[in-house]
Amino acid sequence: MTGRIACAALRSRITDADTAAALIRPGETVATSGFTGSGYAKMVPQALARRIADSHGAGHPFRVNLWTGASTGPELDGALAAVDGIAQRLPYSGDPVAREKINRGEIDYLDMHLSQVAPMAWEGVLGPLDTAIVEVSGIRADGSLIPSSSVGNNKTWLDRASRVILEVNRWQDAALEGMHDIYYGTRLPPERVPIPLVRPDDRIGTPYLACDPDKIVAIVETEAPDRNLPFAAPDDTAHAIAGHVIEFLAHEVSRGRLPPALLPIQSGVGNIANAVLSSLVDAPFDPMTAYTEVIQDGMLDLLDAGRLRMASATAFSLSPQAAARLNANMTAYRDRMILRPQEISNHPELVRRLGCIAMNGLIEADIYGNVNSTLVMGSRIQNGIGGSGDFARNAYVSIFMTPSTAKGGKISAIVPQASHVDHIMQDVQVIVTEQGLADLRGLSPRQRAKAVIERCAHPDYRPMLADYAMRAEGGSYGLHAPSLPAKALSWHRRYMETGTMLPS
Ligand code: 0RQ
Repeated sequence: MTGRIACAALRSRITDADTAAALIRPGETVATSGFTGSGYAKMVPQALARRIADSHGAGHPFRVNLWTGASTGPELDGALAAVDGIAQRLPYSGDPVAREKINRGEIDYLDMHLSQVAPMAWEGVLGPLDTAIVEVSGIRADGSLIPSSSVGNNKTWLDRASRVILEVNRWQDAALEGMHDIYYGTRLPPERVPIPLVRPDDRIGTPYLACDPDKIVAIVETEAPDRNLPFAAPDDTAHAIAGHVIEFLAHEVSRGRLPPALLPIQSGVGNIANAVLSSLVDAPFDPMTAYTEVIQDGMLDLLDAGRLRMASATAFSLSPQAAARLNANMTAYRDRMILRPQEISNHPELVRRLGCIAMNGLIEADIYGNVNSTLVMGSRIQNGIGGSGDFARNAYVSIFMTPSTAKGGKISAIVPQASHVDHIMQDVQVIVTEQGLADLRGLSPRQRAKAVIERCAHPDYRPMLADYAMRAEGGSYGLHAPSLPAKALSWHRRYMETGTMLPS
């Protein structure tokens, strides 16, 4: 199996996952590779979970702080959460077991903007980093590392950690070599300088990760696949949302506000975002570019169809079928894809300079267009803010998309007041549901409310929202963004008490 490890000096560090995991001590901070189910460490975390379970069985507490790029897979988040092995978690998690533990108050979760993790780690405010466990697809003769299917925060983890464990994964296609662009020019203020990227296809770094060989304490060889969850086939709701988005973008082109090839697109995670991408295959735009966080199935479709000229991201987020397609044609795709550290893929400076078209999902929006992306009923974490804030605030056009209802119609995605706000109304320019699209640019809060209620709300909830807005106009403390504090969250209260936001 050592064919992927060309550095003779490092071969002596090859060991098994249990031996590597034994180097990690209780209470440590462990940072791993991994971003939306790709490129995450797989074997050592499972060995660590076994060790933690044994330790707990013997009555000894054993938990670690876990830092990653974003969400990972069941072999990492899932395995460590299941054995109560995680004390603190950052910056994003989508794992169902971890979600339950976070919502039971058993894991301290720091839900962070993804672009801010690396700089904050460098500032030192997150505390020391003991061990990094990083998956790579190979080690070159000079000791430099060939990244795998995500970059995430790996550069920072390798630089900051006291000890490094590498997983060299042969499942990752060897032809990934050359796809990455690792920029080593970031600095903390006052030494920070402009990032020299002006087009999404610019390469500003090197294809390889660097690591001090003296820090590498173990190398584990693996052949384990990425998580790669399937996407649901787009339903009527997803098709309707995609139709509204494409009509809007075409309208912007016809008015001269967007170029015929659009501006670099960013697309969030989830089935709706993927459906919008798939629909762009038939859209009337010149070949587009993407400057985004993850490359999902829909982007691969666009590349295959020649509708997307190139895509820049920090990770893949593919179904098993799409991952197989990618791996079978990696050499052909490699010239049209770039994977970068997440501090660059999501950098506000670059998102603003490139003028990205941001398209993200939401949990709920209120009538003024404040968006909640994270907390169901204001308190239960779903996933986290991820990169949505990095892109939404700095985008050329910031679009949020959602079905107009959740939980079989028992919850309205458009509410009088958001139970938590991740994206303030100034960062939300367009809201789209299957009912329609509200272009909120240039509108005052009261004008926004009218547009959101008329265009986006589900008919079951529209009259109730109109009634709330009318009463608020009559009884609010101020009339800039009328609100009735005693009623504003009554829909959420009703849901928690009766199981539906609809009155009985
Ligand atoms: O839960 O599966 O238990 O039924 O939320 O909802 O409709 O499948 O939509 O997959 O697009 O996710 C905001 C969560 C939407 C996602 C969110 C429940 C719903 C379901 C998922 P179930 P859908 P999506 C860059 C962008 C933040 C990160 C981000 C997200 C589950 O888009 O995490 O944008 N965004 N990153 O039932 C109660 C509501 C609800 C609700 C949905 N109003 N009340 N439950 N749900 N609306 C990429 C990265 O950062 C990596």
